Amino acid sequence: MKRPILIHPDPRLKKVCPPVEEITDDLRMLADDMLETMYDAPGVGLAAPQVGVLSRIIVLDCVKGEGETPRPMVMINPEVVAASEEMNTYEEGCLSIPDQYADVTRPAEVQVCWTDADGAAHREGFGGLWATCVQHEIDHLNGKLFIDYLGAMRRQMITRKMVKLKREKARA
Ligand code: K1U
Ligand code: ZN
Repeated sequence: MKRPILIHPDPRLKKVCPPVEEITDDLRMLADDMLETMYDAPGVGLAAPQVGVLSRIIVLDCVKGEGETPRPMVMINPEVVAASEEMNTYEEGCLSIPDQYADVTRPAEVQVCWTDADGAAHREGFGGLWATCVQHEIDHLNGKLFIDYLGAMRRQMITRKMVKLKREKARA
């Protein structure tokens, strides 16, 4: 089932989410819903607080090429355990901040530990868009948005646009 995506500003997008203590059928259903919501948007990632659930769960699939095999990933309690000194700048977007894009600089490669929906532990290295996306999604779990990397003026301008968009959507 597709779930509505919260639009910034929303206090739920600013919260630090607590870790998942137990993997239940409800949590697996949430992960399936998040993947469906992400593919429908369309996006390459989604974090649970973006659908109003304050729990440390993210989904991602950065396989973008036509005809390439999709790689839907569910990460529970994901953690960056190592990051490269080399940095990479990517023009990021966010499904909670529609139609706004800005350059964000982050480590080019990261090692991430997480638990999957079957309770198995994983550690894997990511580069390219995968590295950018997994860091963007983990930021969501810590109440941080990509606009928090920008200067105050640019951040305020984008926030004002989002307030206007939400007002217009509420009227429609
Ligand atoms: O967390 C989110 O809001 C999802 C976001 C993830 C992300 C994108 C780009 C850089 C870092 C993180 C998105 O998916 S925005 C949409 C998007 O970038 C996209 C959509 C369709 C195809 C390819 C990219
Ligand atoms: Zn986002």
